[in-house]
Amino acid sequence: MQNKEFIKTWVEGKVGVIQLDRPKVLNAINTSMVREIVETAESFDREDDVMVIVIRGDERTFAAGADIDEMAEVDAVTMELRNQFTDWDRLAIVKKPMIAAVTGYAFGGGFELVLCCDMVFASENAQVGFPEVKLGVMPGAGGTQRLTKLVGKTKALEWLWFGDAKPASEAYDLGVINRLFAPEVLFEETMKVAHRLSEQAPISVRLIKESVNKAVDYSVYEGMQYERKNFYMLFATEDQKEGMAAFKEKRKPHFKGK
Ligand code: CO8
Repeated sequence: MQNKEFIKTWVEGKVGVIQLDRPKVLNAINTSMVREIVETAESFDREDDVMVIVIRGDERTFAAGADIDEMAEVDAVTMELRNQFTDWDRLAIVKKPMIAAVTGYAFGGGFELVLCCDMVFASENAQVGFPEVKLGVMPGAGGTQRLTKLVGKTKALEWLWFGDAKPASEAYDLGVINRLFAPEVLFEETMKVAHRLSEQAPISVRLIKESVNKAVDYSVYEGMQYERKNFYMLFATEDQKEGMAAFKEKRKPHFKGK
C-alpha cells in the first residue's frame, strides 16, 4: 500500500486501487487530491501489470463533493488562471478501464469523479447527485455533459436544477449505476468484476473503451469548455459567496440572483 496525502493506493492482482482518504470531511475533493488521483491513475495506466483501475471511498462515503472550504473565496479570474480542470481532462483520457465503487454520498465533485469512470457499482444505501445549485454554482468538471449523455436532457435538467440526492436504486434505474450491492459486500463484489475484466484481452478492452467513448462523448470536450466558463462565471456572483458561506455557517442561503 502506498499512501499519499489525500489518497491510499495499492495493487491487488492486476487491479490498481485508489481510495479517497479525507474521512474527516467526507472525502471532500481538493485540488491536491485531484492531482494525486490523476497521477496515480496515469501511473497505473502505464504499468504493464495493472489492467483495471478501481476508485473507491471508505466504508462510509465516496466523496461529498469538491472541497467547499477551498473554493468559497476564490474569484472567477483566479479560477481561469489556475486552469485546474486540466487535471480532470487527464483523467478522461486514461486508457484502462476505471470502475467506481460508491458508498454513502457521491455528491458534486464526487459524482463528477464517478461519472469519469467507465462502470459504476454502488452500495444499496448510496446517494448520488449534484447539489451545486444550492451553493449558487454548477458542476464544473464535466458533470452537466456526462450526466446529460447518460440520462437525457429532461431528466438531467430536473436533477441538476433541484440538486436532489437520488438514492442509488433510482440512479440504477436511470442507467447511471451498473450494479447495486449490499454495503458489506460492495468492495468485494467490485473487485471480483475488476479481476474478471483484468483477465480479458488487454488491447481489446482498451480499444473497446476508446471506441465506446468516441460514440458517447464525441462532443463532450467542446461542451466542457462551455461549462467551465459558466462555472468560473458563477464565482463572480454574490450568490456563490452566500451559498458557500451559508454552508459553512450551517444556515439556509439567501440568494439574490446577482
Ligand atoms: N467540502 C468541505 N467540507 C465538507 C464537504 C465539502 N463538500 N462536505 C462535508 N464537509 C465537511 C463538513 O463541513 C463537516 O465538517 P465539520 O465536522 O468540520 O463541520 C464534515 O465534512 C462532516 O459533514 P456534515 O457534518 O455536514 O455531515 P452530515 O452527515 O450531516 O451531512 C452531507 C453530509 C449531506 C454530505 C453534507 O456534508 C453536505 O451537504 N455536504 C456538502 C455537499 C455539497 O454541497 N457538495 C457539492 C460541493 S460543490 C462541488 O462539488 C463543485 C464541483 C466542481 C468541480 C469539481 C472541482 C474539484
